[in-house]
Parts: sequence; C-alpha cells; structure tokens
Amino acid sequence: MEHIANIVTADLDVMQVRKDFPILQRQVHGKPLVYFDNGATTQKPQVVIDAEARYYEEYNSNVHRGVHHLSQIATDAYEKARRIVAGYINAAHEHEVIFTKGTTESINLVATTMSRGYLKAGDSVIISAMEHHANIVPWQIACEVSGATLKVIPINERGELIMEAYEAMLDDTVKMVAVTYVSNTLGTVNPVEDIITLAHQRNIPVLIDAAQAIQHLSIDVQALKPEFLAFSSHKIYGPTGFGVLYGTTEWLNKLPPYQGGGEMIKTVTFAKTTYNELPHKFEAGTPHIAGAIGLGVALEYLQGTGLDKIQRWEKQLQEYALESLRTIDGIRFIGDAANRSGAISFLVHNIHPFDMGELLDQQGIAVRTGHHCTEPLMDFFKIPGTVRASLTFYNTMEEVDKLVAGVKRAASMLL
Ligand code: C6P
Repeated sequence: MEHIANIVTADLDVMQVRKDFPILQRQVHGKPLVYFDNGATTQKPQVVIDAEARYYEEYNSNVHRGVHHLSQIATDAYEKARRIVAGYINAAHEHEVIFTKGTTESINLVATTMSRGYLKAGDSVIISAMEHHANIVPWQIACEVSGATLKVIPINERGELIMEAYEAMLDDTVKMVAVTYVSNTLGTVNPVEDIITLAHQRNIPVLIDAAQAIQHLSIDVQALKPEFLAFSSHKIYGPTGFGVLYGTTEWLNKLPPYQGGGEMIKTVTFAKTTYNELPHKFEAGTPHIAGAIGLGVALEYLQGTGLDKIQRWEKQLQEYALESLRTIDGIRFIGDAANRSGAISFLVHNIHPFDMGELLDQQGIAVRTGHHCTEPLMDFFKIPGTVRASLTFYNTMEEVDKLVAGVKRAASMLL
C-alpha cells in the first residue's frame, strides 16, 4: 500500500520521533524490532533515560527529609513532577496528585481505604465486564472485608458496555463505580462522561482506570469530574514502578491513610499518630524519586512533540492497521467497538495465540499473547486468549505491513 500518509497527511514526523527512542533502533533475532506491545509498556525516549540517570549521577538524595543541598534539589525535582502531572490532567490542586507504584497500587489504595469504614454490608460496588484484574480483585477484596456486593456491567458481542444495564444497576445500594476508560484487551473506549454523569446523579463516586487512556486521549479531570483516576508512568513513556492516583480533595480527605510510615505522619506518639496533609498522607516511605522525575520529563516530551499531532497520527495508524489486518484470511477481531484506541486483539482460524506470538517474535515483531489479565473477558468470548497488537505514535505504517505479512506467514506455517 501507499505510505505517502506517513509523511504528508500526518503532521507528526514519525521518523524523527523514532530517533528519540534508542531501543527502536535495535534488532531482535536479526530483524529490526517492530514493537507492538505498547499496551504492556511503552518504550522510553532518551530524555527520560537521561533525566533518571542525571538524578542518580548528580543529586541522588531523599526527598522532604534533609536541609542539605542535594535533598533540596531532589525535593524540588520531585515536586516539580507533581506540578507537571497536575497540569497534564488539569487537576485543580497539586495535592490531588498522589504518587504511587502504578495503576494497580492506585486502585488498591482506593479500594482498601474504602473498605475501612465507607463500604458496609448491604452496599454495592459496580465494575464492568472488561476490567483488568487490577480493577477487579481489589474490589473483590474490599467487598469481602466490608460485606458489600460486587456488580458487573455487562458487554455486548462487539465489546461495548451495555449502558442501559448500567443505568438499571444504579440503585441506592451503590457506593462506588470503578471502570476502565479504555480496555487493554479490546481497545474499546468507554463513554466515561456518561458513566460519571449517571453516577453523580445519585451522588456515587467514580474511579476511572486510565492505564490505557492516558497515553492516547487528552484527559481533563476538571471537565470529566471523576472522584479518582489512576494511571501508570510506564505506559506513558515514563519509568516502571511509578504511577499516579488523582483524587478530589474532598475524597482524599475523607479516606483514611492507606499505609503507615515515614512522610504520611504529622506527629507520632505510642498513644496516637496524627496524619500529614495531602498529598503526603498517602505517600508513606521513600518514594520512587527517579520515577517521578522521569514521568515529568515524559509528559513534557509529549507536550513538546504535540498531543494533537500524536493523537491524529495514532488515529490514522489505527484505521490503517484495522483495514490491513482485515485482509488476513480467517481473522477474527476480539472487540469491534465503534469507538476504539490502542489495542487490537485478534485470532486467526483456530491458531493458538501463543503459537502465533512465537512465530511473530522470530520475525522481530513483539505482540502480546494470552488473556492480558482480563480472564473474565476470555470467558465471555469463550477463547483461551488473543494476539494483541497495541499501537502507539512511534509506530509506522511499514511496521503494520510487516505485522500483516508476519501473521500471514505464521498462519501459512501453522495451518
Ligand atoms: N495492563 C497490559 O499488557 P500496572 O501493572 O499497575 O502498571 O497496570 C495495571 C493495569 C490496570 N488497568 C489496565 C486497563 C491495564 O491495562 C493495566 C496493565 C498491561 O495490558 C499489563 S497486564
């Protein structure tokens, strides 16, 4: 196919962007790396790698704890990262940005603290059928501890939420709604605006799992108005082991602390401990300082590259990939939502996803295979797993062609 769109219609200079990511220049099994596992983790631009290294080389020190020079520089850099994150999602206050280990910890923080007094027997929590395990299991545990019930919004065969069912579920027992913005397996973009509006009509707080949305969509928390929003740094070109929980001041003040230890205290005696203010109340222990700095730089890099350009290119690439993959004999898409982003899951004839994944790997093409931590979705579609290609802005149409040719080659060997 003609790849003129690579250069002309997309105002993003993809070839230039690719130079910013050193790993994209490497080979795998003697072939140029084609990286389509961005849903699992994205690659890091050199500026992020350099910023992390600079912290360790030049001002490694603990934060908020020392009056000495290095500690002050580290604290400033750490708090600057919070400012950048707050600006990126348009939080009303920097203290509404809590630093965590990632999406999983952010959701666990909310579910665990809600189970300590807020959720009670007879209450219910709503999640959806397309949640990642990280937005299922913490709520199951919270329900077990509190005696609340877990309810699940069903989906249709295209992998879209059945909104009428959701509306019908919203009764007086519901004390929390926690749903994913974008499905990591299906690529479905959920109507989170409607989900939040309907919940708010009954004063129910909402948590949005934005792990697969933050890197593809613009999120303005003051416009969207979730009470909580969680995402991971490593899926938005930042370091692993780091992430964000956004929460409104009201709700973060309402919830008890999650973990006890350094930084989250104001005063400690054996009789009683008083807790620190936001955001420190939820940041016990020495944090991943380099992670925060790296995430801040990653977000600045995206803003510098241009979010509009990135999103336009990703849309074109996604349409091209769907159209090209459709030409493969025997392909079945798992998830065919009208509104989608990021992940494209598929199966070809009855080929096991692992076999397909292995043969693609031999051609230097990295995709993810398996249940993608969404086992209930696999049960719904009655499949063992999928092959998942998750695209992002440094991918090219040539790489999509390689994937399509690779899948055809693998299929011809396996059938
Ligand atoms: N999904 C994937 O390949 P952590 O591991 O905490 O950074 O993110 C957990 C998580 C939560 N919600 C969603 C929607 C996710 O996609 C993920 C991570 C990866 O799909 C690893 S399983």
